[in-house]
Amino acid sequence: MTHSIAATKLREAKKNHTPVAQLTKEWPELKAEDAYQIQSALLELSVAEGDVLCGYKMGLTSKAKQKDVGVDETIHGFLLESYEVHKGGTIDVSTKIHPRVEPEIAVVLKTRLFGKFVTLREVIAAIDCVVPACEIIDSRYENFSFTLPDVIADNTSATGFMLGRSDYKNRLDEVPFLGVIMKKNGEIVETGAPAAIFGDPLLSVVDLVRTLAVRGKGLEPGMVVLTGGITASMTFTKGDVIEILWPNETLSFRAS
Ligand code: OOG
Ligand code: MG
Repeated sequence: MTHSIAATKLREAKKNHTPVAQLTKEWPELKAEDAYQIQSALLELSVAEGDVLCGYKMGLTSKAKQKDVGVDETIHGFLLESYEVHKGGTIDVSTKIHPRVEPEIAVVLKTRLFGKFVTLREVIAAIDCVVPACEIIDSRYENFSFTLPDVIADNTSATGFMLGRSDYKNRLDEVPFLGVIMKKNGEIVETGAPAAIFGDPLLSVVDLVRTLAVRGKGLEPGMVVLTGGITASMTFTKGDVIEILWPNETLSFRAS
């Protein structure tokens, strides 16, 4: 299987909302580096169809998430403009395979960030805003089950994200302590704090910039960075009402 055939397979799985077997079943020697090339081919296919790269996501940056999926290395994927969903909106589950939601902290940049040795100070200087967020993930693999190279190739299960409006840029010290409560149909399913992400989710941005720099890439002004799921993810199906409560706002949506 070539990179482009693998990318097309995953692209079709997403479009047809039909899961596929893990790539590593057919391609057992697939390594993370190859998987990132498949991910790049997937990005190229999306851009060729008119979508626009609007940022990146870090994944498996908390112990809870690593346990959730049984993979214990951090990964990154890309975000497209078409992935953004708005607060209080509706998510049509018939366009997904087996969606899940997870609470995250997002950072939006005002200036470019690039460098293998970028520092936390440089990241802080480049911030436009730091907001509560959530990510909608949807593995294109059967049973939401995968190995490290599989999930990298599948753009780290990315399919949607929602950004809040409370900006913590001038209160960065408080970010690790912001409690989050995730509810489904009024019941609490997960609780956590952003400290679960390396003690401070901004360190996830440092990690991302350093990793992208190795590939000659940087973060551009206006780009969104999702720093990684704070708790295990929560499944949802048609009819569910999801609420993610943060100290100053609630991110909510209904699954239709
Ligand atoms: C992989 C994506 C991980 C996160 O925030 O840790 C991720 C998955 O859980 O399917 O988005
Ligand atoms: Mg995530």
